[in-house]
Amino acid sequence: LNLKGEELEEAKRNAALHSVKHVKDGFVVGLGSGSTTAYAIEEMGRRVKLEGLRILGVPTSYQAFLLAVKHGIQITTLEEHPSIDLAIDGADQVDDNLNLIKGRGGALAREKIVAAASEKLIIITDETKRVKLLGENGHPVPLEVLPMATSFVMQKMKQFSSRSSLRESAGKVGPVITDNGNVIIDAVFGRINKPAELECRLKCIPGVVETGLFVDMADIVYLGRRSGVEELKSRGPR
Ligand code: A5P
Repeated sequence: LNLKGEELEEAKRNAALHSVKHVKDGFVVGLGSGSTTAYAIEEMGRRVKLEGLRILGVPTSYQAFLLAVKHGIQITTLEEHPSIDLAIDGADQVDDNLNLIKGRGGALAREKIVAAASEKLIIITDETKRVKLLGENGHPVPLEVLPMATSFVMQKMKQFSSRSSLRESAGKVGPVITDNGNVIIDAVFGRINKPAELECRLKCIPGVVETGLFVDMADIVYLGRRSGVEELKSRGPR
């Protein structure tokens, strides 16, 4: 699978447009982060304008917040709406059980909270993100970590992970600082046979705020292709 350039964008857009069909009038919608969800937010904005769709969006990042404002989607907060009807979000890897690695964009903590608060989670990606086992191809699991715990968690990771690194910013010198004021450690675990177990072990380390492993959370995954979309459905209630 070697989707690139405009073909890749078309695949992402296809998945995004499919997901927005699930958005109904009166919904509170979790707005995910990343380049694929950006297409979904744009499409929701289009429906707000053209169909008079009334929705409230709960953004998972500053990026999602700005996009929602740009496309005319009314914003709310989790404080005001702790129950969300539907969350739409992207992913970096998806396995056959609809478990995910997320967080390339550093928004994993808010994304997971919004996903957990949602009645339904729809994941939109292109078909290149599908894997047999999470962690394949040396893909890291991002950990959001309290800054003062950075060295401690890095040291702990030596027991768990073959390679871990503090994520560096591309747009400034120094580490990436998340929307929550934390840092990101990208930790490689190889092929992950038991993601739920790994998730628990990582979350037990003091200073780890959240991990990019999303186990048993997604209800539907739309894998976008150049033309069309493949739907993967969860086999049981979460
Ligand atoms: C943000 O932190 C991520 O979880 C994104 O949702 C994920 O990285 C997918 O991003 P793209 O849609 O840009 O591939």
